[in-house]
Amino acid sequence: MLYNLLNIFKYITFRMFCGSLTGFFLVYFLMPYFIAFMQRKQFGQVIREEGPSHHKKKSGTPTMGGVIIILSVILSTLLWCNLKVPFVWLALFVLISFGVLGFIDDYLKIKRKHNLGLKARQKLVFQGLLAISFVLLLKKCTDYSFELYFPFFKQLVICLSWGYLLFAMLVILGSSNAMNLTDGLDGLAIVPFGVVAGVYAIFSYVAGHVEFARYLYIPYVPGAGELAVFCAILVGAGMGFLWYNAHPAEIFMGDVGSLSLGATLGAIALMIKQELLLPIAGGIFVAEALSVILQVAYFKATGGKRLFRMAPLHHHFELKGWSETKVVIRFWIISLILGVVAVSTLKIR
Ligand code: 57M
Repeated sequence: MLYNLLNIFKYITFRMFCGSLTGFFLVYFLMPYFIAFMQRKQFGQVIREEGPSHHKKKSGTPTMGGVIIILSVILSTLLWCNLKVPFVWLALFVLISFGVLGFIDDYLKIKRKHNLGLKARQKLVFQGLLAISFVLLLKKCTDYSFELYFPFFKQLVICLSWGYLLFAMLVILGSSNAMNLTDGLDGLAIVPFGVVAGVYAIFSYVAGHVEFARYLYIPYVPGAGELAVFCAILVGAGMGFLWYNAHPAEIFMGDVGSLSLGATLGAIALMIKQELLLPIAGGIFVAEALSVILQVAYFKATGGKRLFRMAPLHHHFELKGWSETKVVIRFWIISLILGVVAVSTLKIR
């Protein structure tokens, strides 16, 4: 009887369920203490002068809520994941190392009482080094191939050889910075993050199951099931954060949250060989990042004309007169639709 009861802990689905609840409640209970601590220390966000005017009233909102998300994810992972699987440690490596980078950036902004932390170039160099270290560790610790698989195609596979290192760096840097750019309105980044983590929970589960993987033409990745538990924890902790980040936000996640959570999604996509699914599931992040690239390119090419009223994209809609909640909820709807499209690629191939 007791044996049967304990057996339930072996099931990935059961641990996904418990992990997400643990992640949620840890953030839910710890965050109020953190908010109070940040308020006592007067560690609040410094708001840029040139932004949409209603953002000025957000000045002083505590930031760096990502610290509690990361802490809760680490604790839940230690509780619910099989720690013998290298993927779990590799995911934690990315989460923590990008978290430290973001933390330094946030800390400098608060200390200098200025919206500028680390220089963009400094950040990119550190992010690049961390991404390369991750891929080299991944190659060393697991039976990792440098092949690229395509959604919608059953048998299309390209071997990128060592060029894969550059590609992997692009995936991690892209997802980390795109999530950072998206994180500019209450609740805007965390819901699409939860959707993408949910999509990857499903794909990791399938990729780690030899029969499902074969049946659905997904590359089989032994041990990927543990990443399904990890992704479920990310969803739970993300929703715990949304509890406090919902408009009007009591706390922002800070770079410590956005850089690390974004990079972690990229790392998971790489580990289960579903890299090209990321721009579909995370289409909102892509649109936000693209809007900045296009805006800057157009501005330079035309000697000062703008394509959008302001980039990233959410500011464009705010300046068109949409309320903050309208922009955010509409972006959530699109992100949910994209999540469904991403899951449907399981069968459409
Ligand atoms: C960080 N940070 C938020 C918070 C959050 C190249 C250029 C496009 C870069 C870009 C930029 O700096 N992006 C990165 C964006 C900031 O939020 C903090 O930062 C963390 C995330 N990294 O967790 O700690 C502000 O966003 C608002 N916010 C909320 N609710 C949330 O839950 O309301 C954040 C979280 C907060 C708060 O007001 O202070 C940010 O937006 O600064 N730069 C820009 O985004 C700027 N765009 C710009 O300059 N566009 C130009 C060119 C260069 C493309 C143009 O269109 O011509 C805008 N940023 C802001 N105002 N704030 C400019 C206007």
